[in-house]
Amino acid sequence: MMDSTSIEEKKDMLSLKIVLVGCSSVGKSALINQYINNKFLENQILTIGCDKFSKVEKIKNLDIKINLWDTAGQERFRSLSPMFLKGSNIVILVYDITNQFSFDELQKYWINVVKQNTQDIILGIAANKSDLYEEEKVDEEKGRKFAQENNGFFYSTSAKNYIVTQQLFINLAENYIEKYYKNEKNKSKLSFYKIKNNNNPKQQKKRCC
Ligand SMILES: Nc1nc2c(ncn2[C@@H]2O[C@H](COP(=O)(O)OP(=O)(O)OP(=O)(O)O)[C@@H](O)[C@H]2O)c(=O)[nH]1
Ligand SMILES: [Mg+2]
Repeated sequence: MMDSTSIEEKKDMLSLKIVLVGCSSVGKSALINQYINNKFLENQILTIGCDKFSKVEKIKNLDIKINLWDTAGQERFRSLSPMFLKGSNIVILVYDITNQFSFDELQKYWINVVKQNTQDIILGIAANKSDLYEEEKVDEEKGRKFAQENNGFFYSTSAKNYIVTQQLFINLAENYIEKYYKNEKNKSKLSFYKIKNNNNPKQQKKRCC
C-alpha cells in the first residue's frame, strides 16, 4: 500500500534549482550543453543575462525536474547574480584550470555573492577544462582546498566528457536529496512542479531575462 507521500510525488514532480556561476568563458554553458544535449561546441556563444534549461532525472528513486540556470559571467552582468541565486538549491562555482584569474575571482568575489544570497544549499566547485591539463595553471589541490574550506564538493570536469558532466549534476542532486529531502523537516525546501499541461518537460530552454 502507498503512503500519502508517494501519491503526492506521483501527481507532482519535485524540482531542484541549480545555478551555475563563475567568470566568462570558464565553460558554464558548455557543461550544461553536454549534460542536456550530449554535445560540445568549440564556439559556444557567450551567455547574455541568463538562460534556463531543464531535464527530468530519476534520482534516489524520485522523479526530479532539474532546472538549470546558466548565468552570464561577463562583468557587465554581475549585478544580476543575486537575483538568479535567489531560491537556489544547488550552486556550482565553475573555474577554468588554464585560467588563474577565473579561480582567484571565485575566492575573491563569487563565493561571497553566493553566501550572501543563498541558504541551505549544496555547493559544487567545478574545475573545468580538465582535458587541457597540459596548460593547467591552477593546481587541483588548491581547488580541492577551496571546496573543503567552503563545505563544497569538488569535481574535476571537462565539458567534452559526457560521463563526467552527468556525474557533476547527478551527484550534486543526490547529495541534496540525501541531505534535505530524506530529512523530514526539510522536505518543504524542494518545490513541487506541476507536470499537468506540460507535454515535454525534458530538455526545454527558455530565456529567463
Ligand atoms: N577544451 C575545453 N574547452 C571548453 C570546455 N568548456 C568550455 N570550453 C570552451 O570555452 C569557451 C567558453 O565556454 P562557455 O561555455 O561559453 O563559457 P561560459 O562560462 O558559459 O561563458 P559566459 O557565458 O560568458 O559566462 C567555448 O569556446 C567552449 O567551447 C572544456 O571543458 N574543455
Ligand atoms: Mg555561458
